[in-house]
Formats: sequence, C-alpha cells, structure tokens
Amino acid sequence: MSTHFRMTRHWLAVGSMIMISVIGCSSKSDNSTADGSSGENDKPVIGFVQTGSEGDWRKAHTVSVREAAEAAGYELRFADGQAKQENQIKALSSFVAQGVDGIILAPLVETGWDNVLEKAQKRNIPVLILDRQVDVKDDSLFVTYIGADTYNEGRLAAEWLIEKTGGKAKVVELQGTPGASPTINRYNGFRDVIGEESGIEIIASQSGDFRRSKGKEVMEAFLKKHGDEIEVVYAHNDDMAIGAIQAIEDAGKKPGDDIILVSIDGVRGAFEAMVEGKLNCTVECNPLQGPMAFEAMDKILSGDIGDMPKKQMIKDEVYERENAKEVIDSRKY
Ligand code: GYE
Repeated sequence: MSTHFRMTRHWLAVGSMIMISVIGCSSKSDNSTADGSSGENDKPVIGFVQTGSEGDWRKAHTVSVREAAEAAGYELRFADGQAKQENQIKALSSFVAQGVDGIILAPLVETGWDNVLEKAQKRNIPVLILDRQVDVKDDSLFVTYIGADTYNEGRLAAEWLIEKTGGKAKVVELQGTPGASPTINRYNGFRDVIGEESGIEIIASQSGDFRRSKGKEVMEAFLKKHGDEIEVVYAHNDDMAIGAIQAIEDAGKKPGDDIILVSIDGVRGAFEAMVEGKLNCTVECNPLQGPMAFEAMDKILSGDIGDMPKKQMIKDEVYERENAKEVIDSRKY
C-alpha cells in the first residue's frame, strides 16, 4: 500500500497579510472530500467556476485550464456558469461546502462577489481570480488575479484606428456582456484614447454579449438605422466581429473595405477573416491562462506567496490583415 500526502490549508487573513501553510498527510483509503481535502487519487482538488461557453475564446480558455490542471497533477472540478452569475455563486458555495483545496473563479461580471468570497475565506479556501476581474470591498478575499490587461486592449484598438483613419471616422461599437470587466475596460480604454478632441465619433453602442449570433443581430439593427453612415465597427471580441461581418455581407457591403472592422481576442476565426480581407485588425487577448494559474496555485497551496503580485497581467500584441497570413500558422488558439 502506498503512502501519499493530502493537503489541508490554514488560510489566515490578517489585515492585508495572507498566510498559507500546507500540512498533514493521510492514507489513500481516506478519500473523503467533505472535510476540505483531496479527491480522487489524493490529488489536490481545485474547483473551477467558468463563465459559460459564449465563444471561441472561452473554449480555448476552458481547454487551457483543464490541460494545465492535469499536467500539474490536480483534480479539477468544473462548474459551467452558463452565463449566469447566480449559477456561478451557487457553484462557488458548493465548492466551499465540498471543502476543495482551492478555487479558480472566472467571474462573469465584476460586482456581487463579496458574500460568497467571504464564505470561502471563512473556510480558509484560497481563491484565484482568472481572466475577468472582481470589484470587492476587501481585496484579501482573493489571493491574486491573473488575466489580460483588457483596458490596454481597448486603448490599442483605438490607437490602431486613429492611425488607420487619420483620426476621423464614424464608429459603431459592439460591447461585451454588460458588467463584465473586459466590457467596462475595453469601453473605457477605447474612449480614453479617442478622447473628445479626435474626429472619431461613436454613433451607436450596444451589447452583443460576446456572442457571434448577437453580434450579427445588433449589427443588422445598426445597419438598418445608420446605413452608409457607418465607417467602422469596434467589437469587444472577435466572435461579435465575425457575426457583424455576416450582417455586413448580407447588407451587400464589403467588410474590411466598405466598413473597417477592429476587434479583440486574436482567435483563429479572426485570423481567417483577416486572411480573407474581411477583418482589418485584432488585438490579442491570450486565453491560454491555465499554466500561469496552476503555477500560482502551486505556490498558494505551498504557502509561497510572499512576493506574489495582486495582479498578474498577460501581454498582448496587435495583428493586422496585412500580416495575418504570415502568422496564422503559428497561432496556438
Ligand atoms: O475577450 C471574450 C470572452 O473575458 C477576456 O470573454 C474575456 C472575454 C473575451 O467571451 O471573447
């Protein structure tokens, strides 16, 4: 019979200081999870609460987390929020009740997490916030945030557009999910660069919920209302831009030429659209966040978080249709 270890945590928050220690061992026959311990094969157990499956970026994100968990030797319990915060809160509470070793939360929206995160903290279960940010009263409710700098992505999209149009254009905006941090940040980052002085004017702005079908639907309505006035589409993600491309083609116009499109994510579909000349620019937002998340989780569970930053941001690049062909084969998602 083999002996192996089971981790338990003592997660103490003292003011802004968080201390974690890993102690304890047990035999394989004790495989219970009700007391805050390890699961199948006594691997440490992580509960992962995902937003849902709104598009290609999210698919790549989920795969990255699943694969990294496996590679790092964790048991991953997956909860699909199905685009509802209510579901995510229930899943978090349930992971707390199960006494998992740690939680990874990709929060659908920014606010409304204080109570459930307090529950986790009371049970000494560390929470890592992944991808989207939370706005909580007390930052000690989570250990660290890992994700992209979505405010900067909005700025990069605007900088590219000013360069492309000489600072003069009428824009329609397809926003992401209302209340989600990337929506708020991409909205603000874009506006902070175009400012009030530039000739870039946003003539319509509406949510397409980060979904292809919704992006198409909203773009159809924009085209009906604003018709030839529309010179540019700024989409908060590629999936909505791809939906908008279909709407533009259905209206008898040439996407990429009659109407300029700039979006964010850098998924394969965006590169394909750029190669076809239908999308002009995508600002990368890397969804392959699993390895970073589990590297951090290793440290968290072994108590080694002394120099861990509260925010760990992934760097993004800007890609244009002019160079899409050269890089498409090297894309990882
Ligand atoms: O841009 C979008 C996805 O949260 C940064 O969520 C992520 C966004 C991503 O639905 O495609």
